[in-house]
Amino acid sequence: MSMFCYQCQEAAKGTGCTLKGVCGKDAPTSGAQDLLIYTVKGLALVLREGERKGLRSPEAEHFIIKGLFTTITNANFDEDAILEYVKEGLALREKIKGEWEKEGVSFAGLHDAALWTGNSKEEMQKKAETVGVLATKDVNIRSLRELIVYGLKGMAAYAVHALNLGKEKKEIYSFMIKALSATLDDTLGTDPLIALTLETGKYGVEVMALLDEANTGTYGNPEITKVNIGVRSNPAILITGHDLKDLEQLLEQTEGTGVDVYTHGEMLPAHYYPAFKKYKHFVGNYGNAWWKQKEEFESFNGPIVFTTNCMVPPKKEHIDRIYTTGVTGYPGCKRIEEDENGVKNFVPVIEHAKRLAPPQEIETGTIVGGFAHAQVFALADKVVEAVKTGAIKKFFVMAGCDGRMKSRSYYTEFAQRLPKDTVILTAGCAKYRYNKLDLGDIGGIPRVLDAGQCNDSYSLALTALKLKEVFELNDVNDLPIAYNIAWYEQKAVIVLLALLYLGVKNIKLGPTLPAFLSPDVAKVLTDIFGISTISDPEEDLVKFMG
Ligand code: SF4
Ligand code: SF3
Repeated sequence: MSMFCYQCQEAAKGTGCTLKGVCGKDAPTSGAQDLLIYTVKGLALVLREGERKGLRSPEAEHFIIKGLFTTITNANFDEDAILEYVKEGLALREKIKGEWEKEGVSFAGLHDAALWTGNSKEEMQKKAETVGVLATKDVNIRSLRELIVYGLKGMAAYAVHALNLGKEKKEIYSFMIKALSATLDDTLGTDPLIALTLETGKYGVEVMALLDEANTGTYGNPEITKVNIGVRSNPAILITGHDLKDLEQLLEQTEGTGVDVYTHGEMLPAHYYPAFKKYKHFVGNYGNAWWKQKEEFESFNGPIVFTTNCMVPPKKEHIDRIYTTGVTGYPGCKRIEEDENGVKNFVPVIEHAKRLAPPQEIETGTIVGGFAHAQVFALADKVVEAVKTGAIKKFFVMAGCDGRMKSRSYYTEFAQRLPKDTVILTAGCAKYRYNKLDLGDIGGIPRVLDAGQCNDSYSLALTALKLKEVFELNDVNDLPIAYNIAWYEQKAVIVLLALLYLGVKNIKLGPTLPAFLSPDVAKVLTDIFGISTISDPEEDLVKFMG
């Protein structure tokens, strides 16, 4: 076995990728990611010792969240870049140890993760072979440790986006440090790890609230918006991923250049923010979810900017017009780095766009979204009235991810089969399975309410809590809301843990349950929370409608 990874929904054979990732990640890159996680955990151990004496290192906290985010599925395929990041982490760890030892902190007896060193690529590759997922022998402990780490990866992604907009919270970092340290503690059995898993959900809610505050505080509250899915005749740049700050800088720098900007995949909801509506050259959304990149990049013609996951290893002939920034990376693609003032220079991309043909039209028309919490609250009277009169019988939360597995056509079929008096609440790229179907509206309320990115799943939780308050219910599970969530990568893990923390029960998770849940851990989730996976759309619908 040259690698082992089972962190996403596409894990080979539903158990794990062992030769090469289904996502395209090769064994050396997988090893480098394992080593980065190990480095991050070692740094966490050091920070935990400092915390006991009231010492903190914001630099190391930022390293940790960026390190975790870098290893999320489909973000970074560049082994050398990841190993460089490991080296930076080791240097930072030793610097902090040196400084804090002078303050009386002792690092004696710490786990190897906080002590090991490795300078050459060969040394690091060798070390990587010993620190991966399978280093934990007990399958249940391994399952819980990984469940926590994947939740933390999702948490880190949200924390990085919030940090990019100047928002952070010490309590979230402290929890991450505690949880990462715990995954190296061989004295912890399944019970404390289950408790820690649930606590991870608590901080999941916190980090999502923080990101929501950062996004809405900076760009305003998303509002109902019709997004154009056709094209104009100017040369153009396609921007994808989730980072709104990158988009903002790109829009500022492209203004007046004659180059248009389109969103792809998870950047679509940027159109819902008031702050971006002033840009006349911010034309619309091109294409669909991440896994359609190869064909859609072909017809787009212009350069593409990746701000975050999800990246599909590009065709050779597209590498030249792909630019990566932030935690993303792919060998051969050009990098856009941030300067010391947080500014990214997109001029090379703009100049590149001018030399290329405008996008080829692949569809026309508009799609509607922008139903984040403030917009839904503004419509609350109408929604509540529709529920009271029976015009809306049930809401279906169908948030989450999309992916290339054929079995995901379930979600299109499920949406089509839903009775006309039901409404879909969505967020994340799962929406592309049904957001272009004509599902109509209920008294002016569209039957698909898109809150935004997976990063905006918090909005859906707030909507549920608001309805609970309006209908004066004690239990969120008494609401006419069913949860049929599609997952793919680790941000979905933190969203799931956050929903469990909020007390939501009977979630259907599909198209398959995570490979990293051992049968025993899966049973705990089923017994306590009623989690199950999907079967047939019609059969599931009957069960949901009860
Ligand atoms: Fe396999 Fe998913 Fe890991 Fe990629 S991220 S190697 S597809 S389990
Ligand atoms: Fe999509 Fe990767 Fe999960 Fe953001 S972008 S939801 S899969």
